[in-house]
Amino acid sequence: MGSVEQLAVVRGFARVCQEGWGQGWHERNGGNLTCLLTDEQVGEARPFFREPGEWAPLTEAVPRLAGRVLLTTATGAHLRNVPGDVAGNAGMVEIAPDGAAWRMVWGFEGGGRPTSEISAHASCLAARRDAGFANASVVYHAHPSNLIAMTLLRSWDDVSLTRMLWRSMAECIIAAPYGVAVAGWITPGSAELAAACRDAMAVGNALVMAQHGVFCCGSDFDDAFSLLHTLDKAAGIYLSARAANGGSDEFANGISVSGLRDIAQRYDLPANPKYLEE
Ligand code: 2HA
Ligand code: ZN
Repeated sequence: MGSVEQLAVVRGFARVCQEGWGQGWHERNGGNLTCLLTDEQVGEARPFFREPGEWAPLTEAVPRLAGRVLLTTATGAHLRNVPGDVAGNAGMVEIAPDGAAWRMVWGFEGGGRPTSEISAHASCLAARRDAGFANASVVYHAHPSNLIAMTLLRSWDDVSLTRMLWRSMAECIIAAPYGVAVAGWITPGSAELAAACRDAMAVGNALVMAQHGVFCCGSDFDDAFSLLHTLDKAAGIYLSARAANGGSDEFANGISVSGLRDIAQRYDLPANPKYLEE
């Protein structure tokens, strides 16, 4: 292995940044991405580690991730620039033995630091793993236009939003069987946002933040990216149908609740029954 950039996990990380940019989800320095590395991946990257930086606190401790290494985008980095210069726009941090802090061990060249959402990402991974999803490894935060537009139209809760997205196209319940949690307006980068992520990921793997964006958690890059992509596509269908319907979301046709139940049964989905009540 000649460089960290050649590692498959680092190439996969850069590809998500590139494709998210292509989707229009990362205006300026919007959005961020984190991957929890396996011991094997850390072993391959470790020869390239530098003298660790100072410990910096997380807003909430994540004992579940003690001693682990996260690959994460840099604060202020434009995600479209990650593929061309991973070390200048991303890096690796090690989590402290007590889970309460991080320090830089690779990348962040030119004086960079981890994403402002590092605490939220750590809380997402810890909560998902605490909930029994031992392979939860990727947190993807993006600013997809359709889902954000939906939050301008009305206030949603997890039931109303999940149901509307699931009913918009068949693939949505298959991609997002745990449904979608919803938070109102929360200041980006805040401790409150990290806490909202933790609460959402304890019960599902997607959180929509009003007028801001989405956090998705997955077992790998495809899992997290495709979840976000499917949710935003369903949101786009909802918006165009609503526009074509004179602004109303009283649609003449949509997948019925019994239709959703049939999909859940046929595909043996871990669909949350809360969203399948008549
Ligand atoms: O600009 O997306 O949530 C980075 C962000 C903060
Ligand atoms: Zn954001």
